[in-house]
Amino acid sequence: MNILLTGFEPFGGEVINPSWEVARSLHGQIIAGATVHARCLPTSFSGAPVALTDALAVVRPLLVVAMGQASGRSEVSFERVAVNLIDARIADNAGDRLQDVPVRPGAPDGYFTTLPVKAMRDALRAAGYPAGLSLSAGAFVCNQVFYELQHRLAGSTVRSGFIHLPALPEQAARTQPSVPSMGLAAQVDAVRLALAVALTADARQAVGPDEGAPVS
Ligand code: PCA
Repeated sequence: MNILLTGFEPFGGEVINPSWEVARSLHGQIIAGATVHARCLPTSFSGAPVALTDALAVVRPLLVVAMGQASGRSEVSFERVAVNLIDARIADNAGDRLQDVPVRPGAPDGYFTTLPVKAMRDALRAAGYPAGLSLSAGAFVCNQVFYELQHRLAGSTVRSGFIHLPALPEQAARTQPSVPSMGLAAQVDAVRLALAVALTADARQAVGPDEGAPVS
């Protein structure tokens, strides 16, 4: 039983990305009987889907959680909807700045997460971590990967979704004005707990009737 846990390489002039730091910290750990396989995705529109395809084929996971950095957010945020839109504000790490194009031409407008996001959020809050739900992963590479993930796994029994993480304290110290941050150890503990809940939560109780279906 395998969990695929992805993070991204640093982007936008940063030298570190909390999502990869958290993923690699959990690599090899066994959570609720499943082994975590961490993968680092390139922060580029051309590279990320290729790396995701490769990781899915090699790991053959029963749970996939993709993660990215969302500077400015103070909570671990569980994304609910992946949208079929790319509209980049900055260039990706390959220098591409795609705007107003679909992730997949002709595919559904969006997909809901298939993770039990409310149960995950509630478990984190009960353990004292800041956590919330989010209705948009943006329109950059994180949303592209979230959309690709949900599209590929639509109709399967594999639960999948996306978590955005706050900046690390060392990143916040370099921004003006300072963005909210969360320490690496706390981020790692929070994601470990979220993965355990994702594997064990009762699907009927935790996932709404429309979760996983295409957005029409
Ligand atoms: N965050 C960006 C892309 C990579 C990352 O960690 C995003 O939110 O799209």
